[in-house]
Amino acid sequence: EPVDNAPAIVIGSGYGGAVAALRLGQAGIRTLVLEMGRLWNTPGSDGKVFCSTAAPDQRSMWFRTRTEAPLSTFLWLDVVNKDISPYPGVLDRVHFADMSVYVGRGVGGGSLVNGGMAVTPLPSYFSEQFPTVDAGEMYGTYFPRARSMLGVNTVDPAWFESTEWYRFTRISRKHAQRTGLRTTFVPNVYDFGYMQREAAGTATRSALGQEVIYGNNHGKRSLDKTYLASALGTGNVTINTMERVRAVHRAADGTYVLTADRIDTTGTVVETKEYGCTYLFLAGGSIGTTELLVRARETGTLPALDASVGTGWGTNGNVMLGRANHLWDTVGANQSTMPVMGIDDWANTANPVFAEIAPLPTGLEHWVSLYLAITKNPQRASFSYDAGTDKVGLGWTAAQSAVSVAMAKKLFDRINLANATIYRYDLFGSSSKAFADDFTYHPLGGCVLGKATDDYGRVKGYPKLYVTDGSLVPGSIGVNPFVTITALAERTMARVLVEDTAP
Ligand code: FAE
Repeated sequence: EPVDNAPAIVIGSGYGGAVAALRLGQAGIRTLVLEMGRLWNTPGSDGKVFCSTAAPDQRSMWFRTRTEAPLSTFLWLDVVNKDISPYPGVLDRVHFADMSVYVGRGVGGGSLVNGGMAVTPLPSYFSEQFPTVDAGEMYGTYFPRARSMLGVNTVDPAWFESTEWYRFTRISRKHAQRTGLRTTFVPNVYDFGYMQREAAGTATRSALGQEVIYGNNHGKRSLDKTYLASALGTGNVTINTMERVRAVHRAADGTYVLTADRIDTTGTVVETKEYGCTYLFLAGGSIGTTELLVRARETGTLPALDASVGTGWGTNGNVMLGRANHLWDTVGANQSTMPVMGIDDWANTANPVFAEIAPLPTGLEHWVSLYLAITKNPQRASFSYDAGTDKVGLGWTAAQSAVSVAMAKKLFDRINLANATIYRYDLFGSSSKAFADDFTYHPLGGCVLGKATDDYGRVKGYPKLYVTDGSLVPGSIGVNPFVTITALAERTMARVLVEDTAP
């Protein structure tokens, strides 16, 4: 017997979960959101909710004894990562055999830790990835709706050209232009008005205070301030935190029954709860949702799930790399953590790459130009369930990452040649590693739209079960993904609330 019932339950409070919660609440449907992370609204002993990247403490990472930052070394020195005590911190790095995946933990999911880059994909590539989705409707209705709800804004170009905080971006732009490459401004959900006040010294520094991957204390319009605040405002939505859903099955009457472990700040399970609901929305992110469904199919709790559940996963072609600049090309000791520009070579059909010009704020001049390249890597991987360990593994291989590296290298070899520069080999741990290809910020796929689900995210074989998160995107979208995830969730909710919830 379920101990708690709600008409609708949403698992996870990232982009897909936040959209589902708001639209359900507005439709008058009582909705419970279950989130395994904590609510980030209470200051620690230093008066801050989040810790900075420069001085990480227990709040930084999800149950770790040492931080695992993407850039692990500097001049090959182990100066970046710090010992911490285990705690439900805001950033997790989920390890699989040859790939690890960074994800946000807490009310707001990835929006708490990401760089805020709010990019709408090229219509042509969107249609290539989603041939059955009406692109006119997406670009006419759902992308604009997502951008406006997320609070997307753009940096003032005049301020950008003059501020020391974006010198690092202007240097990279110069080097791209010298190579004959196109750069493009990228919108963001960080409040650029607030950032200019930080620069002027009239607001507490956040983006200009080295805050980003372990959370921003100010300025960022994360989901807890946008969609989720509005969802709670409907009066129909409740969010339970520190509750991790570990199993789902369907009862004889067609309702869904969930098992959730409630943990305390030491990670100890203090209660195991059962919930029942009529409508179930899966929004645990590409990894979270796919893991739940693969386990459900393989353990027989949702045996009719399609064979494509657990397939079609990709890294969005992510590769991180640094270039070493000439001594006269200083990037500046002061760098904003919010990226505002990309090198756009996606139209180069021989080697499509979109590379975000990334900050590396250390408070010291270091002459590094850092990039997160998004390459059009066609490789995809599948998840598998191991009954012995009850673990879900991911079959992505190092050879598949090498495809992304080769594409990034082709582009940045051109940039290095045109500027007589070289790569930095000291940033990623081992002695001669120029390309970080063993992690991704952009896990996509696993329950692909139109394959594991119908064209609107309804899970095949299970009425009133939906996927609304990044697992719908087939492994690649060519740009930073959260605007696409949000817009697709808006499209699903618009359809489901009209067609599936009539009394
Ligand atoms: P996500 O936001 O991951 O939310 C899933 C939520 O579900 C999380 O809060 C989980 O804790 C929770 N959850 C998972 N499993 C369970 C369970 N079993 N029970 C209860 N709760 C669960 O999913 N994207 C951009 O577009 N622009 C950027 O600038 C950008 N920068 C990034 C920087 C970093 C460091 C990282 C890690 C990501 C970045 N991304 C960026 C990616 C973006 O944050 C990501 O695509 C979205 O957050 C994915 O949204 P979902 O709704 O799929």
